[in-house]
Amino acid sequence: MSASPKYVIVGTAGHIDHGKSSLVQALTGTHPDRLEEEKRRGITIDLGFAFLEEADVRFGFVDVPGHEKFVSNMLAGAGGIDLVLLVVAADESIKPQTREHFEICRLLAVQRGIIALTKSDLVDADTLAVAKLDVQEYVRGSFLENAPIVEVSARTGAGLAELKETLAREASAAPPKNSAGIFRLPIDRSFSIKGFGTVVTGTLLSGSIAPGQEVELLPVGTKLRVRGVQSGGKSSDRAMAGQRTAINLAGIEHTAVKRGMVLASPGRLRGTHRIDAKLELLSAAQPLKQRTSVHFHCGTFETIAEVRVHGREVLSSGEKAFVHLRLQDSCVVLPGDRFIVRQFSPVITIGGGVILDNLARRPAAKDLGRFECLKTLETFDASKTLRAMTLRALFGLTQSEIASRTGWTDDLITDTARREQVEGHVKTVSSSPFLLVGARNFAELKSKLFTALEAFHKANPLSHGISREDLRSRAARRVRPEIFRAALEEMAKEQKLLLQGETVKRAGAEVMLLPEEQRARDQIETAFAGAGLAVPPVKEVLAQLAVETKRAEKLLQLLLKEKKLLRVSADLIFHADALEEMRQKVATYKKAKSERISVPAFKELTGISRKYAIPLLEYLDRERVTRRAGDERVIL
Ligand SMILES: Nc1nc2c(ncn2[C@@H]2O[C@H](COP(=O)(O)OP(=O)(O)O)[C@@H](O)[C@H]2O)c(=O)[nH]1
Ligand SMILES: [Mg+2]
Repeated sequence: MSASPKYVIVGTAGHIDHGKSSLVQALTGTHPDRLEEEKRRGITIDLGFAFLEEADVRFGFVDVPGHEKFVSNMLAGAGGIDLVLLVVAADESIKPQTREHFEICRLLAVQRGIIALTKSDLVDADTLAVAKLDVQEYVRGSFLENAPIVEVSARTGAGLAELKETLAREASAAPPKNSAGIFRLPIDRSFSIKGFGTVVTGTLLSGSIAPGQEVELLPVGTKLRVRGVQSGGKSSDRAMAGQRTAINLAGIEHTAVKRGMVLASPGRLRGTHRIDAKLELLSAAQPLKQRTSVHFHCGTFETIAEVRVHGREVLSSGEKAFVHLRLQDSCVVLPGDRFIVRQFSPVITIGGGVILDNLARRPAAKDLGRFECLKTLETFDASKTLRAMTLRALFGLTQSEIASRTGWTDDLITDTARREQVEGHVKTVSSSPFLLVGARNFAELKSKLFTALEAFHKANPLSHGISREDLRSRAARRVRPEIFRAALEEMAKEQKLLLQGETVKRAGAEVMLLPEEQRARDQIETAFAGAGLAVPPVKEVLAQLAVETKRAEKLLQLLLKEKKLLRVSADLIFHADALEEMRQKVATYKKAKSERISVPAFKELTGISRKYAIPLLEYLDRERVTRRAGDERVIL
């Protein structure tokens, strides 16, 4: 049983005419120049592709143009490469685009590479040795310092076998891409094939894709079905991360798909216009002032961006800083993606870096947390990232928000959230829909609610509590309803407050009456208690009090809430004791006289007029003390 093959993308780099395309052809048998114009002029304008299988490694070659006019095409191909094949012609040695491509690979954090000293057939041994020294000197201290240097000739075939062996060796050391991640394919080409329709190609950055699956075209958001898949130049049941991949898409014209768009698992990723990143400015570049416009390249995408340097006025040559990039067009990227910036005019590469927050907020002077957050995001530690993200998300984070900010799978999201919850850093306020908040934010919300509740009780001593909606609009207006509810419930559990239906009351909150209010309250109670069932009109009672109408009404409400008084009909209020006495009388009547009672008998029993008798009997019906039966009542 052989192990599953390893997929490795090799990108060429180097000055024009140094023999990149010829070398790819010599290695793979495929000449990567595919455009009519390329063949006619003998130069590479756009990306070319070729494949090779060697020692259980499946190589995809991305051949890039060397001409300075086509560096942006080179950049579209350089994203996603595992190995760089830096091609230097022995007869010319290092030239401007050797340097520019090398810097681009360094800024894109390409980890490994091989240096091919080509056209060895054109020079004598001394010249070859000098060229080799030049190159060694040039890459000293860089990621290519210890890279193998292979002398080759595409013309004679000298050194090709050694180059293939070296490729296989370096490939085995390259870390594999993540096939278990979400499917993500930045598109570098879209065309139409007769009988098939639209085909798009790209380097599969993560995940895998099979015919029949649904994908989302971003940033437009169109859902499409995959009709067929090719990987490594052949039809395939499933393309895996790290492979050059062609996808036949149903339901879309090839002209509607552009280089720079992304195919991804549906519903996972979002386009963005604002990015926070760490940017390194090349030492050869001019210092970068605030709000400078640059060309921005990430994956196969390119646009114009305005740069804001965080925390300082200028970014000096050769330095790194956190920056905010406002993009002219929406792009689909994730933290960890590398990007390149080129000067607006004349167009030369001036720097590059790594994306930290792909859905960044607009810069604001008051935004003090941003710097700390970016420092954490820069660690690329999943737990710390989730913690930092929730702290900045005052309204909590949903599953899809986390996904679009990380590219994580659902499993990784839930595992990380669970771990962070155990550690007490985050809190899941609702599991479906999944909603996560920072523990500190949640604690702050609770204390804000408590303060608002206390303030309410202080300002409204006659009230029994505040409505949920009122409390929310005072202290949690922009908070998601699930978070607000969870905060109240947790506070209720902690016995900080009481929830009574829609009313929220601080635990232990007593209604505090002023002396004149206490007197007025007693006066109301006495008036009703003394009247028995022959109660006075409510208005009349309230009018006799020493407090103004509004407070008098609140005191009445208070007595009703305390159930000292009871409202029997719209304008009739009775004292609880009087009603209790009436119930007793009815009960005695049943025992002593009859199970049935007529209206006149009830009037006689209680000594009241018809005006009171009817509402009271209806009250007794409601209370299930009596039941109406024709003109009479059955006593239950
Ligand atoms: N003598 C010689 N010529 C070469 C070799 N490799 C490429 N060439 C020639 O150099 C020119 C440019 O090669 P090409 O592969 O298009 O260079 P690229 O621009 O780097 O892709 C072509 O005329 C090739 O035939 C080589 O190893 N020996
Ligand atoms: Mg070429």
